[in-house]
Amino acid sequence: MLKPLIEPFSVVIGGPTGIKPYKVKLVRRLSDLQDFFYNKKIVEEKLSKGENPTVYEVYEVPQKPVSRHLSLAATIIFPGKVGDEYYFTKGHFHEKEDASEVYIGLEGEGIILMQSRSGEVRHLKIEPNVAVYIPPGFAHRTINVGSSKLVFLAIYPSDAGHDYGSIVETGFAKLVLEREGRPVVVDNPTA
Ligand code: S6P
Ligand code: ZN
Repeated sequence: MLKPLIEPFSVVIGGPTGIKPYKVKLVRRLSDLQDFFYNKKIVEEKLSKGENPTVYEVYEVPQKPVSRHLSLAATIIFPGKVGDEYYFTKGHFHEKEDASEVYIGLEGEGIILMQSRSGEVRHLKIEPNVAVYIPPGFAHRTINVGSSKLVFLAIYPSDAGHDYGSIVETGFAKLVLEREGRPVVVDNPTA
C-alpha cells in the first residue's frame, strides 16, 4: 500500500530563532543543567542568588517519530561559563542506537564532544560553513567556546529519541574549559 504523502516544506535559516517557522521551542536554563556542569557548587550559589540564565534554546520542526522521516532543529547556545566551564547542551545518546545526525554551523564557534558507550571520545569544531557527521553510537554535546551565540542546525532521524540519563550517570570523560582565555579539552576528574 502506498504511504500517505507528507507535504514538502522549507524553512528560512537565520534570525533570532535559527530557523523559521518552527513548531516547538525548548528553553534550557541553568536550573535545568544543575546535574550537568562539573562545578555544582557554583551552580548552587548562582541559583540561590536568583540567577537562572538561559543557557540554550532549541527551535524544532519535528516529524512523526518513524524511521522514514528526518527532523530539523536549530540550537542557540548563549555565550557564558559556569566557573571556567563553557555553556553547553546537556548532551545525549540517541535511544535508537543506529541513528546518526548531521550538524551544520550557522553562527559562532563551538566544539562538539562525542563519546561512545565504551568511552571513546572525539571532538570536532563547529562554525559557519562546517558540517559535522555524528555517527551512530556516539553521545554528543555542543559547547559554545566563543564570545557570541553559537547557532547550528541539526538534521536527524525523527525516531532517534534522546537518552540523557546515561550522561547524567557517567558524565562526559572530557570537559571543555577556559584556560588563559582559550578553550582546552581536559579529562573530567569526576567521570
Ligand atoms: C537532536 C539534536 C539537537 C539537540 C539540541 C539540544 O538529536 O542533537 O537538536 O537536541 O542541540 O541538545 P540536548 O542534548 O539538550 O538535546
Ligand atoms: Zn542528537
